[in-house]
Amino acid sequence: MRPTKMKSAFLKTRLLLAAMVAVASLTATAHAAAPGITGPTFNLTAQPAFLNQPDGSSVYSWGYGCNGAPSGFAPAAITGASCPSMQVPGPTLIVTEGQTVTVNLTNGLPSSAGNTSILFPGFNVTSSGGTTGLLAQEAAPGGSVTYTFVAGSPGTRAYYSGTQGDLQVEMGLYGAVIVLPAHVPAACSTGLPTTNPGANLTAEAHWGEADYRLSAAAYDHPKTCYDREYLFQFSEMDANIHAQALAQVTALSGCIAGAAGCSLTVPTEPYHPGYFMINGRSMPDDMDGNYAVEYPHQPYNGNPHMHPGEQVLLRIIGQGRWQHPFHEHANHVRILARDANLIVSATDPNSLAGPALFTTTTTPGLAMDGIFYYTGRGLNWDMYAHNPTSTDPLATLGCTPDANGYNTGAPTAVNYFEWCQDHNKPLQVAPFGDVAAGGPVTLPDANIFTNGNWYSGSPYLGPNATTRATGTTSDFLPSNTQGNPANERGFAFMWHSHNEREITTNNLFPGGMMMMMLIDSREFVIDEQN
Ligand SMILES: [Cu+2]
Repeated sequence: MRPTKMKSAFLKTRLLLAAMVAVASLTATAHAAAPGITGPTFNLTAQPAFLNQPDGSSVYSWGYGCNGAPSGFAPAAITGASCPSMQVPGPTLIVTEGQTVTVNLTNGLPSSAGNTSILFPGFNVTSSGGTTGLLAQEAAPGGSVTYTFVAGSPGTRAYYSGTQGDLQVEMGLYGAVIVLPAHVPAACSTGLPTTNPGANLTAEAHWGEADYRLSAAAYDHPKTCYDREYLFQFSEMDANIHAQALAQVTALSGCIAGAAGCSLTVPTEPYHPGYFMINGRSMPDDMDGNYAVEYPHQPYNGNPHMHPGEQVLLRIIGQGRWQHPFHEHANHVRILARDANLIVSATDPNSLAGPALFTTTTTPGLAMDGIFYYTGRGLNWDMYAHNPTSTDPLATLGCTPDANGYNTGAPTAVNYFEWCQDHNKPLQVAPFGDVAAGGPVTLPDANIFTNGNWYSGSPYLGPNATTRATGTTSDFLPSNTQGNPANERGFAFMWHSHNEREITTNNLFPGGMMMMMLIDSREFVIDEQN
């Protein structure tokens, strides 16, 4: 319970941004990655616990968790990972193509909740132990069941309860399986772009950034290389269902499983969800760190960051019973695969044929992999505020287009991956300070319109960008924006459900399925740890 949570939402957002733009050496920032546990044997349990919501409520839920310490955690660059005995979503199971995966599930739910199980759609599962259920072999209360399957092909898939799914999935019994490709194409191990192999890794190394990827490719295909990745699981909760489950479980506490009356009769219709979650959390909680102590049963966050030009793999799963039209602002998402089926051209297997989506609509049960990137191409102004007449060396950097038009020749440059066609094109007609005149618009004084936490005070990326835009010689910043010695300035884009009710928490805006994606200038170190 965190009763001051809503009140502190904006303060928290400010603190978060302050942390993000703080000295580059500070690492206590909140980013995402796709964290999980490694196998190939997983000992899981299904247990009850309470989930924190930003309105201060604690919602009784069921979730999968670790039955003892897992084999390991991934990605390796995240330290301080944990796997509690109950979490929502359940532990992300990370395996490699070709591995034989064993999942031992112990039912730690209250006896009145009855049997439980796991479905692994997309895999050929054999079961042992337990009792036979309608869709899967089930574990009785206190009992166990074992599932075995070969991770035959790469990709992102869902797993969830196969027992009384209308109640058990609603209560939180779901998670993700990520199968990494066994044959990472050579083109991917050196990174993108292909015109400049290895450049993104060179850039990361130059700025001291760690590699948080689980792999270098999503599939055994050279067009599925990526530089960064995030996993988003969408779900919703009707707290009334959870309250009724808790009341009945409490009333039936200690009853003998299978005895007359030792079962729940919780109606799951009519359905009126009030909590809309990404990775088990609602905004702004989803922008806190992975494994943050405030959320002992919601370890995974949703807070994507990226640099211009990076190929970002989005692993997206609809885990609830509603569709959620999730909009990734700033670009479309090129879909690679649905339910781990890579979408290739019917006539040319070397070409991918997935659609570019404006909203990645999360169909219940459906998993998608897609690639997102941002370069500023098409803005028609120089987002780095370059100025050939400047005396500031950061404002006079060159831009040499590669075959695709981007500045990729020098991966250590601050303007690595700049779209050169807009180089030296000022945004402002009558600029302040160091920005050359002649652009299409006249911006108000930064002091007038930059009150707010998600605007950096500058329309430009890079060191000294605000100083150059406002023309002050000191590191003066417009009021109520965040400053730091390294002058990191990012572009913030809202990523959110386009069903407006889903960006509320219990009918209060803002909340729900929303997060801020940040385009960070190259010299800003993106730390996806905690
Ligand atoms: Cu939108």
